[in-house]
Amino acid sequence: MKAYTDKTAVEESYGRAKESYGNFGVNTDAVIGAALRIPLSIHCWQGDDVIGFESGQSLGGNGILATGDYPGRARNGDELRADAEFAFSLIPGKKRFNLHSLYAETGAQKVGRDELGPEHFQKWMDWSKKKEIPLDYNPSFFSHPLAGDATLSSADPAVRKFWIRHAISSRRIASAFGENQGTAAVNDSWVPDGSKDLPADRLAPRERLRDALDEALAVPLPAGTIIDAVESKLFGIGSEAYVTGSHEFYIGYAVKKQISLCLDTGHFHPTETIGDKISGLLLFIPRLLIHFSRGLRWDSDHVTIFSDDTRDVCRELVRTGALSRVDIALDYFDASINRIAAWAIGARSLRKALLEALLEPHGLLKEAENAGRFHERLALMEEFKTLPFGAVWDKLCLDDSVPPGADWLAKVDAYEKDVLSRRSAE
Ligand code: RNT
Ligand code: ZN
Repeated sequence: MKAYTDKTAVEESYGRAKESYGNFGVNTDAVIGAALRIPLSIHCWQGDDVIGFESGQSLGGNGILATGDYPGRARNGDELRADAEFAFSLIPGKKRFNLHSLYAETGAQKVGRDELGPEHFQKWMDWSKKKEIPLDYNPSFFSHPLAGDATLSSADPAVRKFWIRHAISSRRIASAFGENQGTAAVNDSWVPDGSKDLPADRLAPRERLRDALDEALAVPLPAGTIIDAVESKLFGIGSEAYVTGSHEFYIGYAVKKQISLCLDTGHFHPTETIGDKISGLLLFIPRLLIHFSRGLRWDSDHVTIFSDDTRDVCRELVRTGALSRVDIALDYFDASINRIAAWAIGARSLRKALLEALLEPHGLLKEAENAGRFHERLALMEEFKTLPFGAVWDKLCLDDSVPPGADWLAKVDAYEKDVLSRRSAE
């Protein structure tokens, strides 16, 4: 493929784009800076199909299933870090890295999930400091022999207690990340608990889940080191009839505890989008976490793209002035395509959508709205869609020393040839 861009061409197109946006009062230079500063938390689990380092194979479980067998997945911490670093070189802007407890490095020792501590993430923390990539965290309530039936909502006290200990250990680890990096780490809890078929009792598991979360959250941790979040889901494979941690359950819970609520774009009804939920929720809870994913029929975890859904959420974050109260993360896993390209596609598309939203002259839209000139509001929304946004995106990439246009694909090919293909041959 011919290299898509040369620097002079990008600068020339940008010069013209800057003028077009300038006509609407938008300073594109300032917007590029702002778009680059928004941290995106990139999920480690796209790098190895949510397998982690405990057993080397996917156990899966309700609602968490990666399909495909593209060669070259990362098999240990060093490979995953190397792949992530390479992916970072293709993704413009500020980045964080999002770990799961499955990615603990315990050496030859087997350590139960309820016994994990920050020391098992020392390599990650050292790497994070060195690369200046802050970490986020997730307890792993799946792919485990004790996660077969239910976890935090289990009717079996021994099972429930095990997962409560895991929840507490996870909060401690996230808080240690926060100390280490000087910015709070998001600790997001998603539990797969639910029922394949019609439950007779929908209440008791929810009472148990509430009480278990209460116990885990009661452990005090240093202020400013951790942001606790809870994540709902509509259904998963194997939990079609009932999910204990539903959206309503967690809205209520987050409001009561004044913690962060995670909205995963793939966790709602197929035609339900989350843009409109943001302003309503932020009136009553301190923060939101957004998992950008892409629901496709019954799967909630296809690679994020520059879709109307993604763009709509980003526009809403900007128009509402919510960016400072929202943590933005990616969450999908596709094992059927090059995993590094999957990282780059999702993260570039999301940053693109944020840039587009920041470039919107929304002050003009609000003016039209406040004056009751609704034809003008709609007309401007339509006109803004065809402003020369691509030229600003290319310039943003150049400014951050990342390949503009499709030029990054050649680098992925080279990495596949030099690194990934060797792995599969071993
Ligand atoms: C699952 C949730 C959850 C997971 C990750 C691996 O449906 O979206 O966020 O994808 O924790
Ligand atoms: Zn999610």
